[in-house]
Amino acid sequence: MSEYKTFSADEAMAFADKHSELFGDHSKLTAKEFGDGNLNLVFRVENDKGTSLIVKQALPYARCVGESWPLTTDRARIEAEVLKMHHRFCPGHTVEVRYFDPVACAILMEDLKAYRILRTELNAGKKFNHLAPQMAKYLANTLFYTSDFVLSSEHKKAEVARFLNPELCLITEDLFFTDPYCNHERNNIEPAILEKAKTLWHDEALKAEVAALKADFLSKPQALLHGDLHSGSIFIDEENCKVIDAEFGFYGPIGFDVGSLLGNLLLNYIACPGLHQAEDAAEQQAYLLQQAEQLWQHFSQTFTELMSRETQDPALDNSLYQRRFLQQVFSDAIGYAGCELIRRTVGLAHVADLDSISDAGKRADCQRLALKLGRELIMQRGELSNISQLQTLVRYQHTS
Ligand code: SR1
Ligand code: MG
Repeated sequence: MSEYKTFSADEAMAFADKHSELFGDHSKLTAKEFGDGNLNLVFRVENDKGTSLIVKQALPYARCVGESWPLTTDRARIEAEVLKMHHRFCPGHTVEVRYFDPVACAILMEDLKAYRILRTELNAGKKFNHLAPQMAKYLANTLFYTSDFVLSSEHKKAEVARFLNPELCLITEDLFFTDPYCNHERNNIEPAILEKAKTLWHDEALKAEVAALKADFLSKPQALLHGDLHSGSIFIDEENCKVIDAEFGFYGPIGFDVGSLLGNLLLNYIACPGLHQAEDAAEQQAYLLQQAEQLWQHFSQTFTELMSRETQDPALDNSLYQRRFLQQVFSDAIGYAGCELIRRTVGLAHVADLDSISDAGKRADCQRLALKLGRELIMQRGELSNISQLQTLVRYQHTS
């Protein structure tokens, strides 16, 4: 019986060749490992005509830390199954999985080599008007069609069980909701903002709200989430965007996926003065706030239409309840966006938006603003009733 073994480039090539009709003459194949993510091996397998596929293999540990942080390889199954499910409900904006091998814990998938990573593009000051409408479509469809509005009670419970993903959820539970609010050794805090970061550890009002958000993350299985929808999990070109990297997927609160993306738009907004000249920064910030607005408007409009047209459970087919449901998703999303701002500034896993700001003084200013805005979002999430109030809150934040 075969067993798990980490792929070499040649083994990844043989795997891709065996499970795809795409390549034809396999003697002309090449393979290269180019992954720079936190967890996995990623190979591009290509023939001499430029046809290529990606082989992604889960390592038995977290790549960014090393073998001292063991991690289940079952995350490859979760990732393949979430991507397949999301592709079913939003094929235009989800990467296509071609084959999954449960022994090698490896996924063969579409290569998006003509696309670029959204975070890199935003950091370079690029603007894409299709980003928000397309991601709203992805979010509304994948989350609605895996929710109680559509699935029978029995089927939904079986799906919740199939996607439990306890080890990867624990990472999010720790990194999002616990570490930033205490003196944890995993935290990564720049000395210039240490005093500001320490205020989080003793902010009982804030910690109570973060506890409520964590409790929902632990116990609100509303839909099959992507679970890690930051701007490094989105590939984009001039016309389209596609979501990758769903290994953190599980049944959780809908606002978590919406809020993770919203939070990443806001992180980039905050970093703009450190990344660009003043005039370009102002333009990029206006673009990002407009995308944040469109993301919520398109998402809520599509989700509302789906609820009114496609709800299967007669008890949930009530427009008053549906409006209340969406308002709660809005408030959850703002809270999770706030947590994303904070954990990406002082936690283990930072983002290049802030870290790549070369001027140390500006970088510290942006980081302080991320902590301040993150706190406001978490604290005020219940009082904000629409997206323009959120825009106003963001525009009037200044470090103090
Ligand atoms: C150890 S994993 C750190 C982070 O990388 C992933 O992309 C998730 O965002 C996770 O929190
Ligand atoms: Mg990832």
